[in-house]
Amino acid sequence: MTTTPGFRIATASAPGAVALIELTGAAGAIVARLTGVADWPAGVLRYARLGEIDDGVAGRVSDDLWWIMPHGGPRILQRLAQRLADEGARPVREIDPVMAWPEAESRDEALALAALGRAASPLAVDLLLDQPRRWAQHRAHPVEPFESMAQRSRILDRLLDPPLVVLAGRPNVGKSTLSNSLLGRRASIEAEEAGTTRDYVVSRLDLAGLVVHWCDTPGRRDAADPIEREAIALAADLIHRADCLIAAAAPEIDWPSLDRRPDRRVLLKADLEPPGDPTDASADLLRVSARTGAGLARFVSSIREALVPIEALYHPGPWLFDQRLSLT
Ligand SMILES: Nc1nc2c(ncn2[C@@H]2O[C@H](COP(=O)(O)OP(=O)(O)OP(=O)(O)O)[C@@H](O)[C@H]2O)c(=O)[nH]1
Ligand SMILES: [Mg+2]
Repeated sequence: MTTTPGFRIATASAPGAVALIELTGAAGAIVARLTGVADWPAGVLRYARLGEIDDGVAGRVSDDLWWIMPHGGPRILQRLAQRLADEGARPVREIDPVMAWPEAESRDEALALAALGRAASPLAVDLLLDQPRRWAQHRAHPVEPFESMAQRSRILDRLLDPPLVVLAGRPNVGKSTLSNSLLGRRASIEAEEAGTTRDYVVSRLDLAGLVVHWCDTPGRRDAADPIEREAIALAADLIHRADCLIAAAAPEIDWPSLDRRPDRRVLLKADLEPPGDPTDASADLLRVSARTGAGLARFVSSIREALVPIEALYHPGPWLFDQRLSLT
């Protein structure tokens, strides 16, 4: 198949040691001019001069796909992209997965491999690799109604794009201490002084295989300080948008008043609570001490369950992880 050449910088848009540029379509003449080498049989990778810009590795992966691997500096990539455009290749957002993954045995597998490349969560890996088999089975004998598959898929999509988890509570309940102990580093300042966190802090966090955007918010109170008031207002917007809202309290510090019902409730500083005197016996209340680590593992799996329940993870049906999958 010969099509207009297209190219895409496939590596992240941050400096790196080596970058990858994918080039597709009728790009043979462009690669020949860039490298000064005319003959590129499929399957060959060579150390090559990349114009007057850099040197690196170039190769033809399949009839329709070339790889150019220069050093990963932003300026080199910018100049190579300009050169490819001057040569008549157009920048594309994505290369058809069937071309980009020539080793895939089916279109489903190519789509699954492409999704694997952008999936945020480790829990997505085995599920995506099993999708070609599940889709083949589903097309041969559809058992699940479309609506139920689509609904489950929207939940599983959280394994591709991290959902937003927001932790909200009154000042001093221990939100930042919990956040830092989950992250394993000090992303927020924790201190005895109420109102320590003045702005919200978002970090990427792996919760038992599910990667989320974790948001530690400033304690909710009537603040006099205009910056803190502004930060509390911004946090209110995050609370509204959260895929999972966690309300936090602590012994002698009450629950926050929130504009929506929280998905989970956690009693922090559980080590301060007198044993045998539970302040709230309801089953959905989690108790955690960030200081001793008690209850942390249960808390993590409970949040994971709120976002991607076990029934969705272990359901044997297919996942509509890409709109280009053919349903029939
Ligand atoms: N005993 C005990 N103290 C804790 C625990 N977690 C936090 N603390 C203490 O509680 C105080 C407040 O903790 P922070 O994490 O700053 O509380 P916060 O909810 O983020 O407070 P603001 O940012 O002011 O809203 C600090 O002195 C912490 O050391 C815990 O699990 N047990
Ligand atoms: Mg804080």
